[in-house]
Amino acid sequence: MKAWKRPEIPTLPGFSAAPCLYDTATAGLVEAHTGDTARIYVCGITPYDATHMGHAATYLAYDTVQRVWLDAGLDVHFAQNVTDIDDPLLERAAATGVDWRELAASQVELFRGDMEALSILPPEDYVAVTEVLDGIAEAVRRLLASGAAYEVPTPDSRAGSDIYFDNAAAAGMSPWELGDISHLDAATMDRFFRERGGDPDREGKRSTLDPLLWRAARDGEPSWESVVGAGRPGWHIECSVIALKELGRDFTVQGGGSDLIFPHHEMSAGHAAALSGHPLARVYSHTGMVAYQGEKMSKSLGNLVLVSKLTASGVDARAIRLTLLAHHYRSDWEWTDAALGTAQDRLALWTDRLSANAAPGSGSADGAVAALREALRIDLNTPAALAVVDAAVASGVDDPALLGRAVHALLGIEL
Ligand code: 5CA
Ligand code: ZN
Repeated sequence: MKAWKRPEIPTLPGFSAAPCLYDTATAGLVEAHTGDTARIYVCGITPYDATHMGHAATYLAYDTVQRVWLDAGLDVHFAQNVTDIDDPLLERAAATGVDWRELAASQVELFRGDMEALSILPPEDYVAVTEVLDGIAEAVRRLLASGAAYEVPTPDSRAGSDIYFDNAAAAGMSPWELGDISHLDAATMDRFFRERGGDPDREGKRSTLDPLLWRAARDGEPSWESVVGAGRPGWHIECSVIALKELGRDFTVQGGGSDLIFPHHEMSAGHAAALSGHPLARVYSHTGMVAYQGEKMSKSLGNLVLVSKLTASGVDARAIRLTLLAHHYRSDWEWTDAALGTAQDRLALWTDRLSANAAPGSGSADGAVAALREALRIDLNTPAALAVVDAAVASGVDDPALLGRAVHALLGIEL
């Protein structure tokens, strides 16, 4: 699929060092790069509603990682999926009387516009699930053949059986076992599996936490003919297959919100390990949840602050970016209008003091750029990065345009 327009990134004198990122699987900071190319997969949207500040914050975090890699002189290969076939999308389409394909296409188009407005770097590979159904079905066939998957009969289906991943069997044949990524206790796994699209009570499964790989065709649901019968994919396998196809195994960073740690990233890693015999990624990175009105901002709850609504009302997308950057990507936080106001004031001040023709002061712009780079290098400390720029702006620097270029290159804000 087409992604969106790539923002311009100015180059800076000198280099950052490669960043350290917090890895959920090892619960520590990891220096995350291999060779000359950093490879990153970030789970994409399920396109049944517009981009809210939670999505924006998550995609901005991985945009920032890429800006630091680029500043460190690395090439970046970025891939992202679009979950354009899944229960929530079909349910919303049915509830609103819109064809699911049209709903998905319209929301992906809105997302592209929002990402472009926010100057988020686009993926080189932007892949919809419906574009890779054959590849997914083939992966499911291989998992069945290897014994890492099994069939569960579907009395209500004429098309055959559903196919589930066998967590225990996969653990015996690959470098992954349940819990390797999330390290959750059994009760929490059970709760998250239930809350996040799993079906622990499905009759005929070998284990309650075995996830669905392929859902046999049902009346009234979209389905595709495939090597494992007519049906459609389960959720986690899409990201394993797209990531392996576009980035290869053992890539640098698998990213997404903390609501994806379990079961999604746990199971995607398990599927990929069973398919390739290798770990999926070096670093499993997760962003905190953005809340609004006391609850996690979510399409299903409807407590949304939408990027497109704010920009349509005249809010500068750079101020939205600065509002998000004022929070560390791993913390949970709540969106407020007051925080947006603070960001608007900051944007006005920085624009005044760091534009190409701003009057120079006595502080060292080189020093400020080095401090900005260092703040981002250690687990993307964007609040510290903003504080560096605030301090430089307050005291004045000898080369305001240089610091302005660094703000553009590293924080994505062209002043
Ligand atoms: N399509 C799947 C991933 S394969 C999915 O989770 N889609 S989504 O549209 O629900 O979310 C897209 C991304 O935004 C995910 O990385 C998710 O973790 C993140 N996200 C969703 N809500 C929030 C929130 N309130 N705060 C931060 N990130 C969020
Ligand atoms: Zn995903």
